Amino acid sequence: MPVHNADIAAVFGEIADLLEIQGANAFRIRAYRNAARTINDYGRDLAGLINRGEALPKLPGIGADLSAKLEEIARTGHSVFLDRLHKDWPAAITALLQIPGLGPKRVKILYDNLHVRTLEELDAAVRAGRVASLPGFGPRTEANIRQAVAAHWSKARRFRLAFAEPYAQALAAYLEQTPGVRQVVVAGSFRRRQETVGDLDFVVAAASGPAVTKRFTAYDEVSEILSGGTTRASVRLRCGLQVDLRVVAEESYGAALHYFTGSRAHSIAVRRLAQARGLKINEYGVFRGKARIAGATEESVYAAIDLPYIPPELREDRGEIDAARAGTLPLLVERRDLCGDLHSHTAASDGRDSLEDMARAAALQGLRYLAITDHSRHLSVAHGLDPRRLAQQGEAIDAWNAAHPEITLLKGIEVDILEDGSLDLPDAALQPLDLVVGAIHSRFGLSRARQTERILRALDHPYLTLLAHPTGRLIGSREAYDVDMARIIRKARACGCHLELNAQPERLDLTDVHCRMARDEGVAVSIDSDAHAGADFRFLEYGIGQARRGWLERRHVLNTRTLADLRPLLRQAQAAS
Ligand code: DGT
Ligand code: CA
Ligand code: CA
Repeated sequence: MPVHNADIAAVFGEIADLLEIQGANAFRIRAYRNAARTINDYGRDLAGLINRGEALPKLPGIGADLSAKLEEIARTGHSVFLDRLHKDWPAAITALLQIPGLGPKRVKILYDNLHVRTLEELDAAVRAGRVASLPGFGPRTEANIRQAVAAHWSKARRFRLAFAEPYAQALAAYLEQTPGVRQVVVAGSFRRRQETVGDLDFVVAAASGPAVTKRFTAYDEVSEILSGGTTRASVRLRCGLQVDLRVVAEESYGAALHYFTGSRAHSIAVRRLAQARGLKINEYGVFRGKARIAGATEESVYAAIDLPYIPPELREDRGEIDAARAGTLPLLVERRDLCGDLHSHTAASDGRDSLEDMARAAALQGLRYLAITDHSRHLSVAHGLDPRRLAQQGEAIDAWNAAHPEITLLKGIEVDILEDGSLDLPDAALQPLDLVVGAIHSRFGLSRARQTERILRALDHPYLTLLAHPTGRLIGSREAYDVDMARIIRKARACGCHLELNAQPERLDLTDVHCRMARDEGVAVSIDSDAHAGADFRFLEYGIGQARRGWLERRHVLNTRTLADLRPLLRQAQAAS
């Protein structure tokens, strides 16, 4: 069975959790946590590499002991060490750590005193009022825990698109090998490239349903079969993702794909158009009376109601149907339109690769220019650059550019926007740079008025070129800071600044809605990887998905410009001030 990097990372993460509950040495715990992150972020499939007998690459922070464990998990899907920890600690206990307010110490106390091992047992214990009297707990804590458990259960779990992607691909490849299968597509929010997905919706065109559903429910990674039948089935994978499957005949494939791609709102609007023409659309086809008049392809479904094909990313009932009728659908930006990337890090701050390795990796991804934008000194945890180190990096960039016509490095900085809206480095340090990327990394909790003023002031700075991850949100873990995006976008236009769509899968910031606002206001968006390692340029694909959901065309995206066309735009801010 295939072992994904995320699976290996999950085992390491669980080991760290259990060690922490056990009260192990903090360094040891951190080593497992860091390894989990490194493995998760690593661009290539480690298990594949190991099983082909290739040498394990050198991964930062992963020494002999952790590499041996990594190889063991990659080969067997298991860790003997974790199994041994589970002898002392039941598997479900790590889930308790997800409850806000419950750290490892408290989990251990709950286990030692009340033998609480699962969320259900925790819920029962707080309901019975047995938690308040434990050392260090009290009635307030008990009430908080009770609320947190309820909140945890009510929050339907969603998965980041980039998390779901490898599972979707592996399962698609597996299903494609079924005899009689003609097409396998993952529909639903996944196909619409939504930033998170609730589940995966597979649509398969095949001669026979049962052969496919049988193979589907027999998939190695299935932990639970939720329902099974001859043309449909639902399973849960070990990683927690639910997968729905529909098998359809080839003549219905387009109609089924359209139906299961959604969104629901788009489908309803399409069906309304069909009704007005005396037609009926369902997942089996387009019908006039009993006669099927279309449905083998999605194009045929749209054509039946006189519409051109509408790309999945637009199918949210946000005006795409009117645009399609008027012939004004956007020609959406594509990955191959990107000529460069304006936000990346090297080992000089918190990146993992050298400047030269980042340049080579970017060139391999087809990029013709790459801005090196390490952090500035205020971000000391990231080893941010002061003016002296920044100037040194400039010399290294000149040396690279002199010898490498294939890709040009731009001199930049991701400079901290301080609480008062000033920038973390003096003008003299910023002036020689090709671009200045401003970002907020502190004081997320300012009031809406102060946070907005802070950013507006930064945009006024004559050297600021680009506002990085404008809302600061981290999907699933940190809310956007409270800002007036409409004002920020208008201000950016007035100052000749640009806005970033940060393509890190947990950021995707700007959101789709903000992208569309920027488009409407005439502010160019830069789709940047914010790469911290050479493998991270693959994130650009997720930025493209989000940009397409925001109706962006090539012309709305800053880094689709050639370097010659880009350079004057990077100086716009100075001219405007
Ligand atoms: P998710 O899974 O929450 O990220 O979002 P979706 O859009 O993938 O929703 P899901 O998985 O519930 O259903 C997949 C698609 O199937 C959905 O986008 C539209 C279609 N669909 C499912 N149930 C209905 C329904 O009751 N009516 C209509 N019109 N479409 C439906
Ligand atoms: Ca879905
Ligand atoms: Ca579904």
